[in-house]
Amino acid sequence: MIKNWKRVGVVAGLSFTLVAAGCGEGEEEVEENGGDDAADETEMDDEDDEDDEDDEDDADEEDAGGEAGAYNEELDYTITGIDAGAGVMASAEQAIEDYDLDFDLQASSDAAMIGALDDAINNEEPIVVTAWDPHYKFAEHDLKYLDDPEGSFGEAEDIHTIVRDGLEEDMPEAYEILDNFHWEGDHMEEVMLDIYEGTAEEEAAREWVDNNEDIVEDWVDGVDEGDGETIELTLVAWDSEIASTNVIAQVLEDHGFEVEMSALEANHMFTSVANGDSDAMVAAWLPGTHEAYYEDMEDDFVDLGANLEGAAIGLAVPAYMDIDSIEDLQD
Ligand code: PBE
Repeated sequence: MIKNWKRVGVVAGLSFTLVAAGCGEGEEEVEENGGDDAADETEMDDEDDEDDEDDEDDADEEDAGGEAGAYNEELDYTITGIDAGAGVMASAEQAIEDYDLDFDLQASSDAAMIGALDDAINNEEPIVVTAWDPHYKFAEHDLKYLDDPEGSFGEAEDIHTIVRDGLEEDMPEAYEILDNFHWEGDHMEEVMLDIYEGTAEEEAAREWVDNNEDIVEDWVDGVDEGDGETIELTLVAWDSEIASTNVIAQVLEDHGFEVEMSALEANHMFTSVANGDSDAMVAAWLPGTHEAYYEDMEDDFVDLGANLEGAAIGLAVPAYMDIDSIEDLQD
């Protein structure tokens, strides 16, 4: 059905490699992720003996509490990040500056960050990750955002649907469905969790659409069928956007369109809608996360408004870590 997804997946994989390689050379504070951060942390954990290990685990629950920087050595002064172009990465760099932290932000990918988080949690080791919600990781793991009194990560925000100039004239039915698309964080998390648990992306989206006919009906009610035209959706391969894009793709396919999806880096996702290479995206986090991309190109595309309200970004840690604020990462 959505035939280009697999091919595009390979392209996305390649582009992440390029991002990582590019970072090693060019970017200031973003480091290439070797994917072995969890291993490093295990070593650090073994070395760090200033906390007594009288508890059932080595999570330093009692000892670290209140002491600024108590986890920093064990964390190897590293925040585990995702792809360098993500807005949450720019905000994390901002936080390092705002709180004067001696931390490096390690760039990788959403999938690699989740792998490191899973490993750390399995071993009850400390870890700090760039986080956002909606995301199943808050349901799956006992995680908490660190307080952000400086506001480096902004306020709660919305996820917008953005389409290319001219789509309304060229494909009015698809435009209308995209304009009507609106759901809740819990819905997105259901699809994300299903994918995390092993269901194929397209299938997880299909199931959600089939199980939520009443919601989907609001998006397509009174809209004429398309006549088999191809609509090109673009996204970044973040878990949240894989879920949303696959769901709207299923709905568009049900309504007489062929859908192609291209996973790109964040800046290219915006550019491709702005220059008309792609028809639409449902992945613009505003006003904060994608502010830089949006402001740069807002005259060159059409913002259809929020498809989801109340999203957020920040730094998160496992609940067993006894810190509550980004300030607790100061030395
Ligand atoms: N995210 C998910 C993206 C937006 C969607 C929070 C990782 C970002 O930071 O750009």
